[in-house]
Amino acid sequence: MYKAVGSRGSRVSRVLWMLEELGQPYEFVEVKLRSPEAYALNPSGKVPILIDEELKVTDSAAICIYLGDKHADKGMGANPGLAGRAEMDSWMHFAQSEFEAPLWNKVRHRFLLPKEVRVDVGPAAAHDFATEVKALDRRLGDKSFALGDRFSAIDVLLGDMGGWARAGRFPIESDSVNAYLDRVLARPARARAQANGGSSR
Ligand SMILES: N[C@@H](CCC(=O)N[C@@H](CS)C(=O)NCC(=O)O)C(=O)O
Repeated sequence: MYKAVGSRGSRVSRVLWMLEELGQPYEFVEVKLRSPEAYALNPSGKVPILIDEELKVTDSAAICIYLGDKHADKGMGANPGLAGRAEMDSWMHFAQSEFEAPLWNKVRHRFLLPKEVRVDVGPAAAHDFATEVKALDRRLGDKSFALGDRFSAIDVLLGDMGGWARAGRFPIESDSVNAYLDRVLARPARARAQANGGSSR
């Protein structure tokens, strides 16, 4: 059985969501950020971490891609071939390096960094996030999901990030991005993951 390691309110939410979508049994193992238990599994001391027997996978995007590919029959992985891999990687890098970055920066300066190095990044984060919402709007075009008609691992990542943005009251001024997020966040697997400990921030 998979072990999904993380803390409540962390990015483990997307791993639990993915596992629920795939219908895989798992155990949610709670550890504190940067605890000895977290460092024992991830040199960064960060969560989430997926344990699949002998294999440990860190970083939420890598975990969701791994699970999507491993359970390819469920239709949540990349499209076939090198082009499909590039398409999925492009979306995942956009999601984490661009769409999520302002959200994460704000959280770090609010709660995580040592007090003496915190600054008010609120206006810059809001500006950057608004830019990324426009980028997502253009990337989605008239597609239902990131890869087209099919819900996949990238929609779990983007949906989780969108839920985070809404909870953090980041404005999302795009009808199509809001409709996309409504569609993705309404999935029953997300509700089941939240009930099992993967609640959003
Ligand atoms: N790129 C990593 C980021 C992991 C990460 O930063 N996790 C947070 C919790 S959501 C953490 O452990 N933070 C501890 C810290 O930054 O000190 C991922 O997507 O999993």
